[in-house]
Amino acid sequence: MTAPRIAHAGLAAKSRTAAEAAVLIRDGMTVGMSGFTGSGYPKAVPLALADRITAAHAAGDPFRVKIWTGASTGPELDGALAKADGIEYRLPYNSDPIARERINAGQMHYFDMHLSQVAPMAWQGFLGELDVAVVEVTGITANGDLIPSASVGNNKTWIDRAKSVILEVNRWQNPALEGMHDIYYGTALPPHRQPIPLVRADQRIGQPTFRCDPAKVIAVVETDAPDRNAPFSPPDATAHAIAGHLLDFLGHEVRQGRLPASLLPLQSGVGNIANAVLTGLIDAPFQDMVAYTEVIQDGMLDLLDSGKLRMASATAFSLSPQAATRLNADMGRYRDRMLLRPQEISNHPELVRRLGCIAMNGLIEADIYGNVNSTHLMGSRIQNGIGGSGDFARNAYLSIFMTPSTAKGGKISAIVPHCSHVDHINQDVQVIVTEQGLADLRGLAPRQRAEQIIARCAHPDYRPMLADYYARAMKGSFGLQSPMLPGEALAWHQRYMDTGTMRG
Ligand code: 0RQ
Repeated sequence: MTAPRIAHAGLAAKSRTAAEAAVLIRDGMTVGMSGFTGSGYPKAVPLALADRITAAHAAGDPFRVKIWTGASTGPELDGALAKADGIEYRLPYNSDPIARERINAGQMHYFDMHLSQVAPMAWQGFLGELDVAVVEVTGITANGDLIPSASVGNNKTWIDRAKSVILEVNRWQNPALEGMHDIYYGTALPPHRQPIPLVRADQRIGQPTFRCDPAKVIAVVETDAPDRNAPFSPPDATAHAIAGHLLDFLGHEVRQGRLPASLLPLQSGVGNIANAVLTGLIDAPFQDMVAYTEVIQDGMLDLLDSGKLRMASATAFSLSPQAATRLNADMGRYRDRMLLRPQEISNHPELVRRLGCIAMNGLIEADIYGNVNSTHLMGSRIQNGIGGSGDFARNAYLSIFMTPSTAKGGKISAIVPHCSHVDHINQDVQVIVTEQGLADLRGLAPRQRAEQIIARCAHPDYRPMLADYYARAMKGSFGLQSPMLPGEALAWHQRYMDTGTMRG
């Protein structure tokens, strides 16, 4: 007989259906849900809540809630609640297409924020009270501790801070996840903050479970549903080229003695290019690598399998269905080589700086001085959010951004005279890589950066336009520290909006 998922008698007695649990959430409430990049999010209560909201709206009654999570979730959470027009306010990260449309249509407020700051800000209190936590767990121990699921995110904070807690116990999650988590309870607000005692990526500083006062739990819902995990497309020629330039550069840094042969702890963003870089590392000459990152994606699993990656510390899995099956089938083998931590620890600036992470993130556009836009299309339309990119980019030992040199079939240049929105200032951007090449911007002044970025990163279709702009800016700019023609700089984006292409 397999061990029961809910071993605490008092909590087993609180078993409810998702619909019964959803009744406990009311209009205007703030709800802290689990979930990070499509893993470990509650799958039944949000759907039942969306049904309640739809029924309320049909009856002419108002019903909207504020939703806090770890990061992006799945269609049963963000998608269903946004479709029902049930989200009034959302933080800290969204990649759901329906919610994105609502945000960009001005129907939903979105506080897009650094992921490391969510928990401390929730404790500061200015975000308001947290009425209910809805958290997916893998199981409940006999003494009422909660075994975390495939993501940790902000769950510790939601459970501690919420007035009441609804648990989803998901039978689909592998019970062998138990023991993989490291939940650190030593954080506090100033003036009581202490140094976080972590000096190695593989170090355990906490405990494997969440503490939870059983009296706060108002419902326990059993589920059996998979995480949403989008498949990765196989790396195309562009992704291979970007990975190739980046791996050459890392090899060069090792040969120069500026990086150890095992590199430094890797942080990798989400998406196909990041995945291609991880896959490329399998054949690269670096051994005994470690990752201190946010998410463990397919490429990271491959890298672990290859023996090149010794261990990975993160806050969540973000695996394709095939990789999730692979992990689930062989959890015992992977378990000692992976650690999932709260996102305030996985993304903590103090730790990213101390460990000396190599940060590798995607971007929407970069300008010729190396400022980076990770979030907004044409300056106003949100794509996803800053996520953890700022936590890592500002504090990394080496801050790398990578992108195809064009978007939308070549109609948009990812290298522009002036970013339409800036998430990462040029001081936080040390290397930019496109399939065209790599610009090492470390130690370069703005005009030196512009020459490198235009020559090495811009697509040949856009390089002459950028060079022409830059030459004219050198003549007509108000100052020559970062030459700029203000009217013309953003006109690139206007041209796309007027004509459907940035080409002149
Ligand atoms: O849109 O799907 O409609 O065609 O933006 O672009 O090329 O698929 O790239 O998946 O790597 O995402 C910056 C968004 C890149 C991501 C970003 C359009 C493009 C496409 C996506 P379509 P791609 P990726 C840790 C790190 C912030 C968070 C972060 C991101 C869509 O990397 O969200 O780094 N980063 N977290 O067509 C107009 C441009 C465009 C453009 C791309 N210049 N203009 N549209 N697109 N460039 C992980 C977490 O924090 C959880």
